[in-house]
Amino acid sequence: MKKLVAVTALALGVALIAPAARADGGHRVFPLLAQNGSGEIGAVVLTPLGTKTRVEIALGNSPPGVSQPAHVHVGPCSKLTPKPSYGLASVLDGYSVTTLDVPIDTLLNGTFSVNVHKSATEAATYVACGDLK
Ligand SMILES: [Cu+2]
Repeated sequence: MKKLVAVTALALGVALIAPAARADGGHRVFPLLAQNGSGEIGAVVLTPLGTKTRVEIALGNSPPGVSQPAHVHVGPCSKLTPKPSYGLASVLDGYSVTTLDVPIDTLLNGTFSVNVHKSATEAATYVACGDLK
């Protein structure tokens, strides 16, 4: 039941993802803010899985059917290092989930940020970013 609730919350979108995460414990939730007039806003949820970390992105107003590259970069968002530190599954229809072989503490104790790019062909345009702080 708990899992069903969480999945339903994710399907419903950004507004419900944070309460679902809080109910489960151990998650960290960070806002994703729109960049370059995209209007795309959402959240990143980090979940510790032993020495790994699940990284979920829920993004509102993302264009349907468009694969949007996403990465963990050395941040902050205001001064992003262009070369990605970790690749994430591309956001599709506003959602992405990736398990990184990195402990959550490494992600939380650096100056990392998660960003989303407009599309594979327009990767130079950033549409959303969130500092992992
Ligand atoms: Cu990137």
